[in-house]
Amino acid sequence: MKFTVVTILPELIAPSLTAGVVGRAREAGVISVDAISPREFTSDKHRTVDDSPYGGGPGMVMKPEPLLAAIAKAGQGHRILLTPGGAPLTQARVQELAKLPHLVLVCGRYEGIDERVIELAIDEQISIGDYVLSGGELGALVIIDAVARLVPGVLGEAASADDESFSAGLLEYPQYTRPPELEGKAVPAVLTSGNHAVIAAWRRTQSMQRTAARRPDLWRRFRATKADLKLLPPLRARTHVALVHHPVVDRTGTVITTALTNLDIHDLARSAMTYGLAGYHIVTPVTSQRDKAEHIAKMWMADEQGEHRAKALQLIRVADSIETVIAELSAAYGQTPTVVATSARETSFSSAARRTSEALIAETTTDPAPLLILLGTGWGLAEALIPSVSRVLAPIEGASEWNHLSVRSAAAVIFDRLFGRPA
Ligand code: 9D3
Repeated sequence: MKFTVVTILPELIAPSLTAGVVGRAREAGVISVDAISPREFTSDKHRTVDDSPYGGGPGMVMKPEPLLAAIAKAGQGHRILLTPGGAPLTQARVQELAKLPHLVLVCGRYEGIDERVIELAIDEQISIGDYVLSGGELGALVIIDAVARLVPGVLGEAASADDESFSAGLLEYPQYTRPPELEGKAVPAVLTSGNHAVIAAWRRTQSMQRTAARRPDLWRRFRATKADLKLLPPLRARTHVALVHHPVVDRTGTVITTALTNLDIHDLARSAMTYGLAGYHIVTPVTSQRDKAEHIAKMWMADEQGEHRAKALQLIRVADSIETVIAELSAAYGQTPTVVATSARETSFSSAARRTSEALIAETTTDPAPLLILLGTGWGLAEALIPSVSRVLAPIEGASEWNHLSVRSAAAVIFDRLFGRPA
């Protein structure tokens, strides 16, 4: 594998490539790294490589002619421009790049390079992340390091491909070595047990917990195996939703009890089922309304035509109050639920901790307590009467000033944010 770095600061490249894995691979001749400076291709006495931007503005732009000449000198190869405006580097892209015989890594300095150089002589543009560097050289070194370790013969004893694909998409589990106790901190006993199955299960659980807590983006995409689900039961399987008809408020803020809505019973059950929730509780203190809810659910369940719908309606439970639901969940799980309010208003439930859906996932995935999400009817939950609420979800923000989602629509959006997988 051959790397050619095009840079006006070649002295930044060479020293970083002498030590470690990459240094040994170079010594062994498995990879080669050369640097070419556009300055070698200037003809004026100041060896000028920059110029002011057409149209004005701050800073300087790299002159096209010396840069084009340096890229041409690099020879045939896949030409990558390192630039903050490029596609973010991923391990998937690194794996593809490792299959190529020659990478030409073009480093910008100043504000950037003349756009025509990109059109004429660049195959791909890559960024190494959302922060500002002073040039592309560190990006080039990052690509060399990440690609080189995948070149056969560079790593002595590479982690097996199987192992890597199994842990793909998860963060690393914690590692320990001697001594067994360090400044009062012991190595987890499981690691010294000698039981390899238990150790593997512990490491897998640690990886999943860390990923859920630290990297919601990775966790959302992660597909747990059946064995994983046993190690870390999914949040959705202990999440319940309650449709609250009392205590809620009317448009004037007066505490009221709303009437059941046929459509809500039905549609929320379908959403709860689709996202794998453990229960859907219809809360009303009115006995006849609870009877009616139970009747509707039973009727639908008995309906042979609607076999799928019937399954969803099995999630339905009726309760006379939020406190009753909390007591039921406490009994069923052996732990009091974390009660999460929802509201369209930013200022509601100000004594509860406000959470984005990502933050709520991060803090509850590793907590075995059940989760109870409260959905208000009418003009929303009567907050003063629901002291059990400890978290409040950030309101759903639409794109307009007008913000009046139906409870059914809001629930679907919330479920998708908490439990949905990206396309
Ligand atoms: C005023 C706009 N700036 C873009 C965010 C100008 C600018 C800043 C920094 C132009 C070039 C640079 C130099 N950075 C790189 O060449 C670079 C880079 C980076 O800054 N962040 C992440 N990856 C990369 S790869 C190359």
